[in-house]
Amino acid sequence: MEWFEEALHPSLTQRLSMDRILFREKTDLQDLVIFDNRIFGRVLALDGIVQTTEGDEFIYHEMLSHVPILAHGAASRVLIIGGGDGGMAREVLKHPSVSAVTMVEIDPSVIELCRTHLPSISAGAFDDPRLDLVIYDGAAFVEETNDRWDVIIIDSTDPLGPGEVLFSERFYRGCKRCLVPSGILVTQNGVPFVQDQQVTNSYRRLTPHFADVWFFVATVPTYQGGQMAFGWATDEIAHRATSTHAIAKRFQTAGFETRYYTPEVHVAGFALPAYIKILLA
Ligand code: AG3
Repeated sequence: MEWFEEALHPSLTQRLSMDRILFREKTDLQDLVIFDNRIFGRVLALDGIVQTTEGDEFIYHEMLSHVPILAHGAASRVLIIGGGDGGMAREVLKHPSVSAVTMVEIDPSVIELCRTHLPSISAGAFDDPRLDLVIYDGAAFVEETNDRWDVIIIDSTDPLGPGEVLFSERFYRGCKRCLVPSGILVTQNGVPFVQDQQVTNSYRRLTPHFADVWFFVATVPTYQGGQMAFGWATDEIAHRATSTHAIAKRFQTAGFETRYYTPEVHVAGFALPAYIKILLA
């Protein structure tokens, strides 16, 4: 039996059995493995870190899409940076209010390989006429585009390899430039119990650019180490304070079902445990 060993931290690894390996190769940019595991189903790992699994991807993708879109209340244009597996686009496109999604992915092989080996993750999103797929460096894109969006979702890897620039202050400034005034930026910010620097750094780099910077949390089994933190940045302070009742009405109007996201989980997600809150001090 072969094992996939993830070393998220020099003092912590997690092992997943590779019951069947479908693909293992270096793309031009990253080291990519796709394998089957009896607990999680099909797994995608990049540069030695699990990115998504058929079994638990819904938690991450639902939280990072529906929280900003429903908090915004009238999001029609959404920008996704990264997200090559297509799971984020799939969730965003469930919103009837969303008329246009731009997805900027740097590594075209991730898209191709996920479409072939993990089709249930994108579930048709790449064929949706509202999706505009751009193969480009996300950091350069936000500095160059003349378009503006209501919600920007950073569906990135951790700050290693090609994903590193997506955690820089310069990138956050670029994102701010591409948001409409009431827009919301959300980010993948790692598992703070193991990677507290990700939260500290992003908080420090986001606060110069936005009136409200905060995090919300969810627990994703394959992202070992407890709760994952998602960054939240907007100039519209009312968005984070939207009541459960108002969110529930918007969710009902949107008219689709979820497996993790609920209006209660949405609002509760902003309640940070003290060990995370202290990282923002
Ligand atoms: N990208 C986020 C992977 C985070 C892994 N980090 C960790 N385990 N601390 C997910 C991409 C899904 N579209």
